[in-house]
Amino acid sequence: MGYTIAEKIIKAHLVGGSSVRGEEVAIKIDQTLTQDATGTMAYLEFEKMGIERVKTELSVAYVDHNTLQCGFENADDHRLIRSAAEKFGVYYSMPGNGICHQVHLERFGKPGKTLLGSDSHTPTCGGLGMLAIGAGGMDVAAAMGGSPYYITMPKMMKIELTGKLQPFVTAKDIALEALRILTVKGGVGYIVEWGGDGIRQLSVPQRATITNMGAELGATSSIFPSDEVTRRFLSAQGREDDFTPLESDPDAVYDNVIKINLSKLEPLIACPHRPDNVVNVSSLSDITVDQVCIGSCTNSSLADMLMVAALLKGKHIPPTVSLSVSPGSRQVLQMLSDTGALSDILSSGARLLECACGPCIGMGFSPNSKGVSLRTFNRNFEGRSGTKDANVYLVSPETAVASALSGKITDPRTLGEMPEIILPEKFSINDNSVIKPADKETAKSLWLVKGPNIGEIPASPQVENEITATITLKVGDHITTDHIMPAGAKILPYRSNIPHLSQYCFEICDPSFAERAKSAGKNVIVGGVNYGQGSSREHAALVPLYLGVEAVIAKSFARIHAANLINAGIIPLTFENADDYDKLTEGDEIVLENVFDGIENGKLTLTDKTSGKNYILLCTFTERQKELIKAGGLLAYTASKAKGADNK
Ligand code: MIC
Ligand code: SF4
Repeated sequence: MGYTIAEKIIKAHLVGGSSVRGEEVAIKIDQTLTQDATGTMAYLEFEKMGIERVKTELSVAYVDHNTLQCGFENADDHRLIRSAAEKFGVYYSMPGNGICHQVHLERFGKPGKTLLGSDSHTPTCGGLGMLAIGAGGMDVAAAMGGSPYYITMPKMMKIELTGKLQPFVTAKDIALEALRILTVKGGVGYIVEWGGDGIRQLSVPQRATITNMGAELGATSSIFPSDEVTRRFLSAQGREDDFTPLESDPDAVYDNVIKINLSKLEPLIACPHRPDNVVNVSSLSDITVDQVCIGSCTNSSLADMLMVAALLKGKHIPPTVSLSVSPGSRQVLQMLSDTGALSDILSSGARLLECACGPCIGMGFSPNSKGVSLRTFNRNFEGRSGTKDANVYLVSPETAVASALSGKITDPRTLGEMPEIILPEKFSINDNSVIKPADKETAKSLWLVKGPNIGEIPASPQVENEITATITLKVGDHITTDHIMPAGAKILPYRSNIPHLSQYCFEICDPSFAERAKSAGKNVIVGGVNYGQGSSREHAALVPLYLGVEAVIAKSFARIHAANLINAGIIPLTFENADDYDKLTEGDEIVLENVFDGIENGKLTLTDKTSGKNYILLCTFTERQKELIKAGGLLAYTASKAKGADNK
């Protein structure tokens, strides 16, 4: 039996477990990345783990999310990260250097290597044949310290592309088509491999647009082969030595195969408020647009920006539309400027934003009330833009420009002939904004610089055999981490201050939750299907932990969030019988019985003291997860292991 690309990489990195699908596997991590919104916690956690230096081949700390700096908080976070990077042996990508995934793709990603990043869109680097996985900050901190990354060996899915993209149909439309077919939970438990003849026409940044949005499918990772296209991209980045060819075996086995005929694809659009709410752009042509945002880690490469510039050249947007353009990296911006394309963007009336996440995470540029915003981004969850009643649609850069110019949602095929974009043989390379860490000796005398906004990581409780708690919140299906722990310009500066952040927990669903949970003492949350989908932010676990949440009972969980709950020492439980969800009510007093036995045996009983009924809950954990829960979370577990190793 042959192997898929991901299986080949996993086999080459296997340090424990078995690569049999469904079993726990431990893989060596070659590279890590953090961004600032998750990075501050990750470095504080690394410090707590008591490990002196990172043990990876390469670790990079990016600052790209919290760059608005409305007060001292963001700047203090940047300084903390810079000091941690310098001390711990991590490269530091300065604010303004670009969005982590775009910069990592350009400057650091390598085919065949493993990358663990504290951001759910880390699989972007799968576009060049890397096994790149998003995780919570604690898992990334542990990987920086040399711990393997543990996952349940995913199932393998292949998406085969045939045919040829028609003019104005793009990589973004391929990603949206996959979402239309599979939905936001269709990738859960899978690594998606993209293949078929159709992939030859896709450049590495286009492939990266597709692997980026694999996160929206819920997939563990997404990956393309490393081929001649990859070699050319790496060579243009001055990194031809990083190239290794990589493809799946002809007899590799997949659990699911999907075919997409590119010749038949049309420009697509994801409607509010879910990335899988996809229809043809042509079906929506009467909707007036208030705002258009081009950029984010999904669509901010040089090729995207050159196309945008070519389509805007000589035209001007109407006064009713506000258009923002944020290039993905300083390299992209520099080259737009060098080629003169930037001038075409500016003359159109577009507003140039920093090379950062910006509007994607609600860091400024929120739409007007009830505004319609078209974005080339990857997520359109309710409220994420910073305007609760805004309607956010996800589109390709081509559709974004066509709509910005007409003031209505517009099929880009109405723009006439598609410009041909020729990428330079060589990108302009300047890594001055990536700061090298101090050497080992110097690092010994360095300390983390912590400003007044940098708080403590909440301590996880020791699990008890009987947990008596109140159900303080019951929510429905597809709750995202943006619901649990919203982001945006007002809240993001407090990512290192859990007590402050806690006031906003579940604010979108129920503004009274935080107070209620805090005064309830021990409490539990009840959720529906795919609870915790979306971002990797461990704050969606650390904040509930701070508010006394000891368990979350849901119909099913998103992978990263379930791992974050366990890392934080909160028990994720599922219903044996999904209908029991309907029988639990907010405010009920419950008891989780024989918790220790339950964790071992995979089942425990919930007694609802209010209704007097009993229900069976499942807790199907791997051996390691059981240990983590019993140890009181990953921090306590890793610190005790590190101590054990030091004492040997
Ligand atoms: C996102 O796109 O939601 C984020 C912001 O990049 C998050 C990380 C975070 O919350 O800091 C992600 O995708 O993991
Ligand atoms: Fe940044 Fe948006 Fe990408 Fe998240 S999805 S990393 S916020 S650009």
